Amino acid sequence: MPLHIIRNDIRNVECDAIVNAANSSLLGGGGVDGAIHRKAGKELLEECKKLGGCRTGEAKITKGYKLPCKYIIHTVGPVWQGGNNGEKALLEACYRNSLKLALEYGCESVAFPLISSGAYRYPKDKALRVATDMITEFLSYHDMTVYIVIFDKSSFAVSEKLFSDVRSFIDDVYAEVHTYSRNRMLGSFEASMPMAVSCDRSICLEDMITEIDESFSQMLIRKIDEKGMTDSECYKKANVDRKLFSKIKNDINYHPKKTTAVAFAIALELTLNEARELISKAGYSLTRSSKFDIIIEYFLLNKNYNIFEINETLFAFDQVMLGV
Ligand code: AR6
Repeated sequence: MPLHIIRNDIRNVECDAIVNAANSSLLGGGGVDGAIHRKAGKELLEECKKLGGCRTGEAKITKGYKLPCKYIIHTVGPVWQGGNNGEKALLEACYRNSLKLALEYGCESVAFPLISSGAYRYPKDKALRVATDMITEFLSYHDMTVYIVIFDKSSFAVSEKLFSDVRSFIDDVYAEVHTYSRNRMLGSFEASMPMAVSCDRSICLEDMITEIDESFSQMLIRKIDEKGMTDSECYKKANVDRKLFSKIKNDINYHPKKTTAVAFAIALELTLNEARELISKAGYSLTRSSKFDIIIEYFLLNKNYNIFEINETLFAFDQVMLGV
């Protein structure tokens, strides 16, 4: 069910179908298209010749031949012409039509390259946004594991503003921690004040005492209830697989990975302190000496609970992503 962003050569991804960013002739080309044809072998071209081409935004399917996938879905992305020529709608159609075909052919897992973001020059951050939005929408109705495969990390970036905001936040926090520890060594009284961590008072002492024996699983289920969410709303928003959620729900002592615990804190739209409390139930903390933790703190403080945007940012900073 979840969406994964991974870095790889799409030809090596083992799943039911991989998607090819083709051109309308379907007879091969450069980029990922050329790479797929080279590895799949000549028989792929023979089958493609029989398909009669493909219009922009549409998709056609062939066998996978020498690749480790059963099928290759060929779709034709739009050429970027500045953004005012229907490029977005056409790119959305590529994802919609490819996923529809995958469903018709009973695929349980599909891998996409960032369509149009190479030779067709669609800006990578915008192309990634379209990909995550369309796949997320699809996954809210269908059970499938979908991968976005990023090939060329150096040319990949989340929106520049978000990237630079997170970058400055990390720098500020590192500087703050550094100054704090240096001043403490010098014995400065002011500096021995705690760091300026934003603090909310939404958790009262009484609640904390009654909740002291609650396990991660129990707290999660209680919070889902309190937020008026359904289980599936919560695990989908956390980018967590239904099976994993069931395991957590059915075993009150389940010990999730930190990335899973944090994903639920995001899905539940917790404040920073509430999030700290939930993940502490799984034995973890959010500190200011880890880049991963600081990025999570940034998003919690900014009340940005879009897990895919968080994952894009974590990916851009070479950190592990949330969910499964
Ligand atoms: N695995 C995953 N992603 C890849 C790989 C790979 N092996 N190789 C490249 N990419 P492009 P387009 C990424 O140019 O923009 C072809 O000639 C690449 O970094 O392959 O849709 C077709 O025949 C980029 O982010 O496709 C068409 O004429 C993304 O795949 C035209 O290019 C898409 O880049 C299609 O252009």
